[in-house]
This record gives sequence, C-alpha cells and structure tokens, in this order.
Amino acid sequence: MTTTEQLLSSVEMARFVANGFHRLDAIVPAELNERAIPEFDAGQQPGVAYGTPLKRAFPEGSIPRALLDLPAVAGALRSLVGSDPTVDHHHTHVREPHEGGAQPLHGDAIIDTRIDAFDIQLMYYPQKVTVDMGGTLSVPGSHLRRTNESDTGRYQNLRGQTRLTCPPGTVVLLHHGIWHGGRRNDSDIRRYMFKIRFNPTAPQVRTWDVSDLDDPAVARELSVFHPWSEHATSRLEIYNRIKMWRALTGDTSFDIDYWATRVANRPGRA
Ligand SMILES: O=C(O)CCC(=O)C(=O)O
Repeated sequence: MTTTEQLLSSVEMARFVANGFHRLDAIVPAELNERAIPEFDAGQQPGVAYGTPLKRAFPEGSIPRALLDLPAVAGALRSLVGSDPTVDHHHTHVREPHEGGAQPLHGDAIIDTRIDAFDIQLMYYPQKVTVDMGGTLSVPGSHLRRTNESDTGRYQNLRGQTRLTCPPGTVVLLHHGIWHGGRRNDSDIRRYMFKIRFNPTAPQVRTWDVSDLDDPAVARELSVFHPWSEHATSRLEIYNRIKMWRALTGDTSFDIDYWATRVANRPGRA
C-alpha cells in the first residue's frame, strides 16, 4: 500500500517490531492539551463498550476523537492495527503527587501467545512529563517475551528500561505485550496519561507504506540487541521478530542470517 496518508514506512514498522513502541513527540496541538486535563479531572471521557468499532466509539468534538483524527496518529494507528480496529477499553491513568510508590512492572493481560496479530495501546500525555513526575516506565523489546500480567512485578530495574519524559501532547503507540508500569511521582504535579487499547479486525498484513520493503535498513532494525538480555537470548528475540515480520509481510521466506529457515528444515516432511 502506498498512499498520501501519514503511514509508517517499512523501516519504522521494523523498528516497532524490534522495540514494541512508536513515539510521536508533541504531536497534539496545545488547545487540545489544555482542554484535556480539566476533562480528565471531571471524568468526562465517553464510556465505550468493549469491541465498539473505532469509527463509532468517540463522538465528534470529544478529545479522543480529535486525538485519533490527527493525521500522524491516524496514519500510525492504521499502519499498526489496520483501518477498522475496535476499541477494547480506555482509561485515564493518574500518578498522584508524592504518592510514595510505583506501579509494578506488568503487561496488560494474561499470557497472549499470538504472533500474527497484536493489539495496540495508545498512551497520550497532555502535559510536559519531567523525570520526577512518574512517567511510564517501559522495557524496549520486551513485548515478544510473553508474560502473565504482573508476574514481572518483582523486577525493580532492568538494563535498557526507559522512564518516559516528554513534551506536552506526546503520543506513544505500544504493542500490547510490552512490560511497563507507572513510576513514582515525586513532584508536586498530578501526572495524567490517557490510554486506549485497540483490537484489529482484519489481518495485520502490509497495512503500512511498503514502498521501502526491500530497504536493507529493515533487517538492521530487526536485528537490534537490547541490553536486558544476554547475547544468546537476544538471538531468540530476533527469531521472534523474524516470525512476526513474516506474519506482517506475508513473506514466509523472510529471514535474517538463515536462522528461521535452518530451524524449520525437516527434510521429507510436509
Ligand atoms: O500510569 C502509567 O504510566 C501506566 C499505567 C498503565 O499503563 C497501566 O496501569 O496498565
């Protein structure tokens, strides 16, 4: 697919497959950010039943509708989850000033073994988030390491983890499996994050701008090593990414250094 929409490129998709997130800094206009916090405080976001088609989920003029209509957000979401996702649920997450504790590291569901489909979680930060405000901690590249909800909560710090700091109006789109948690807010300011989870309704195959599919940078992005795992274990993560890239592109022969081809070779069997 090649269009004038602000779709992700293949290189950006490969980066998402390797890291588990796509970040859009300061993408939301100031007037929307200014409206958001009073509305979040007043609990004004419209209730949405599980599985409501995105096109019907949020009324015209609402903050989520305006957010999702931004071309960069719409294009990235379409690239990741297809054109007609449904809304799973949404929630406003607040970290209170000087609250004294952090949220344990977790994934947002029970073990989810899907390789050829994934949900997207949108996180919207209407205000500037500084290092002491309890920005969302996440572990890049952890999304394909399948875990059960808060079973990872006993890990306090992992090499390579990031604690989000950002300018106002930042949106991050994450793979549902990424390990994350709200950090302790040591500031005097309430920290807000509005999250929407989306489910795909059609195969997530070539939903982005594939005109650069053969760019060698795709394999380079998929081959990145993250510091939380040993060298050998990182190879398993690259193998997981090869499987995901095969599913996303429909190219069952895609490989990096023959790794997936070698272990699938079973001569004489169908
Ligand atoms: O508040 C945060 O930064 C993260 C909260 C969250 O994503 C969750 O509770 O699942």
